[in-house]
Amino acid sequence: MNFPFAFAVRLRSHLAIALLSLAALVAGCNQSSDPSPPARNAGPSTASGPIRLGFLVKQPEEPWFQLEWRFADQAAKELGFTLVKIGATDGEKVLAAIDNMAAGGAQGLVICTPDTRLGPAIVAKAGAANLKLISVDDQFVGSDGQPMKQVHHLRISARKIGESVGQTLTAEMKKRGWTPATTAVAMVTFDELATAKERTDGAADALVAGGFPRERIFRAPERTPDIPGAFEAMNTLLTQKSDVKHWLVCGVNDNAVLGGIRALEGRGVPIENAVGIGINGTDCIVELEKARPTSFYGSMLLSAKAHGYQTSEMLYKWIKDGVAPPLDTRTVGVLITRENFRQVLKEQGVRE
Ligand code: FCA
Repeated sequence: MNFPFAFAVRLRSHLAIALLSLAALVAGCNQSSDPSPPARNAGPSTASGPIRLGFLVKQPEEPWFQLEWRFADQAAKELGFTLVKIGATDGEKVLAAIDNMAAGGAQGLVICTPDTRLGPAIVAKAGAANLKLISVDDQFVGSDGQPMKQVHHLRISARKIGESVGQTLTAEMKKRGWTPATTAVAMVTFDELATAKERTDGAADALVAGGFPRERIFRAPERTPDIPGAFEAMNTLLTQKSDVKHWLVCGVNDNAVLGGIRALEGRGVPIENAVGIGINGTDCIVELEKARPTSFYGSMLLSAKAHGYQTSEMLYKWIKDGVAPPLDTRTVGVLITRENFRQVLKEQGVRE
């Protein structure tokens, strides 16, 4: 890179970061649940003044993250702290948001980062700003490629939940009397993210343990972790495997499976020839509410309350009373289908 060009690029990225900081400031103000002026100093380990916390998520459009925010808001109201909700879809936005939070006097941050490899940069920035940190959902990865186990983290028991998906698919296949000769598994994967890989690996292992041949499990790697990304990945797979009659569909989350199901429909696969099971349980409610069933059979509902309320509460108590949370907290999932989803969502406080 020649000098003037490098300089121009640097200047441009500085300008972008400055603009992003400003945007984050505006977004932060707009979304704050209490606009009262923040205390400037976080203090060493306990705080007596007003407490201000951030909750940053990587995909603010996903219902799962909106629900985490909703439960974090509930914690803010019940425990009496100010919550700043930040949607940050790339690294620049995350780092700008942390600067902005520090300038605004925040003392702590719950974060699901858009890129887990940003872990070291986030830890350094938060440390310099005296912000306490809890990562949620997606664990930070260090410069050595290993999970950053020293950062407090709350996550799902990804492998176990994946295994439940695999077991449920096995049971549904048996119920329908399908055989491996006519059936294949389509697994929408996203191996870049450890929690995602554990889920699909768990599902595959459980299917094999249930007697399904591993060579009939086909992977559809999604380029982007959303419905269009899954749709595209599944379409590519279906082009290659046009001879399969029955499909079992699993993936990293609800959107992965929903994209897969939409691709099957697009290819004219009859609804009764496919069974899909998602993970999250929050992004498939509209699907389960449809008057006519689709091939989306159900989902492993995760505890958005634990991920939104409990993380915020842990952070709040850490700052207020100096009580550090456990380093590693894992949550469970429960199967919802068209038969029970209304009841279970009500029990879990997701729906009225
Ligand atoms: C990851 C996924 C989300 C959700 C969460 C618990 O962040 O991207 O959809 O499953 O884990």
